[in-house]
Amino acid sequence: MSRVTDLRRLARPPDQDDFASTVHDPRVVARVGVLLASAIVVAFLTGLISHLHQNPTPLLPLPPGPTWGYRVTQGLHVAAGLAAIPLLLAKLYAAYPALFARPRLRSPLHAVERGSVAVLVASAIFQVSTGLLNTFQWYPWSFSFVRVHFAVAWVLVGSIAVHVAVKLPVIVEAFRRPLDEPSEPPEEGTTRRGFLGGVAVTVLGLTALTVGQTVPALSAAAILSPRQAGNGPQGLPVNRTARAAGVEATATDPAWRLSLVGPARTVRLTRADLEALPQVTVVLPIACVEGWSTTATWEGVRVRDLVALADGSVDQDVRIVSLQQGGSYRQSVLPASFVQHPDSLLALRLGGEDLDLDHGYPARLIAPDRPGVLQTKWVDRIEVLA
Ligand SMILES: Nc1nc2c(c(=O)[nH]1)N[C@H]1C(S)=C(S)[C@@H](COP(=O)(O)O)O[C@H]1N2
Ligand SMILES: [Mo]
Repeated sequence: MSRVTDLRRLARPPDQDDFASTVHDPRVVARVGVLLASAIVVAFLTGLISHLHQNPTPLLPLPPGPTWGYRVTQGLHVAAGLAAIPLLLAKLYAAYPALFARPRLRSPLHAVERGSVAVLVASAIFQVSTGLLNTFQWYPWSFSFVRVHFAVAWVLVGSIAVHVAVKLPVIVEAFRRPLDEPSEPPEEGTTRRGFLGGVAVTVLGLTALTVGQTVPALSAAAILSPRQAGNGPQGLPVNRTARAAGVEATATDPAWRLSLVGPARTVRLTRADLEALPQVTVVLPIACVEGWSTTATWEGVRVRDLVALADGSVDQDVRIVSLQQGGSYRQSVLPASFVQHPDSLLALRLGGEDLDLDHGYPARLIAPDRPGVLQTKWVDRIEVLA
């Protein structure tokens, strides 16, 4: 390139053609785009499942199983969200010269299309960054993460649908042309294949270094995950400690009684009373919304036995209320289908020992196929809902 053309370029605003490179090519943009859209769709569908667990609706009731269900869907949710980060960066890099295309506005339809891309990019950046910070339990904002992340997911998926519909002819054409087709003048820089290979290695590497937070066989490699199996008391990570929840005194008070609130009466039981009831051992995971999950052996009393003790019907949902006074996770609702499940326990023991205070001593809920946020610790009351 001559100095004269260099100077001419400096004298005017940049144009799309100034960014000529093998990588800024619809064939690359379309391929990365399909991978990115797939990751986002997986994150969206698994996110919907998580939403339905936390906001049950009679229209779409979720079954209490398989036991490992939430572990798999939420593990996928976080893995797909993490994979979306390098894919998003790669797609923005490959496509950004389009920002300098001229004329800037060609028609009202073109303006709408550009606007939808702006919404897409903004919502995608918002979703991956809030999701990523959530996995580190860092909330540097004042809005409700769960509600906003859920609402923006619809905006993102909607804008992807618009974008794919508008670009469909370009996408089809981009996949039809071979990646290595020689061009005139000959291209310089990274090859398209080299770039796509680098993106693939980055995505697979990131997945390999994080997915061990929920896949036991890969846990040794999970060096990028904030929480892993084995790094808490009794071999299980702790999400919120007893101290952070402000329950150290109440949870260790010998005067603690579990209240079973039935339709007609309330039964109060000491921990010794609970230990004298039939005990059941189950192997169930805690699967946190943040993406980590760990299987453990729990012992305790079936929730349905406790409901029966208070003369409640197992056709009713129950509410589990913690000793914890504030915070969103101080109580949860266990739908009737989960109440009936033989593996739904009020756990007293973990891994053959009394529950650690940080894992919910004197008693905590553990039920199959349920988000960690709903596995209420330091239980004070179980109420059969009318
Ligand atoms: N009362 C109460 N129970 C709670 C929580 C909480 O903050 N308060 N956190 C929940 C979350 S988010 C998870 S993932 C699990 C983690 O259980 P663990 O700390 O025993 O591993 O507990 C759940 N139970
Ligand atoms: Mo959690």
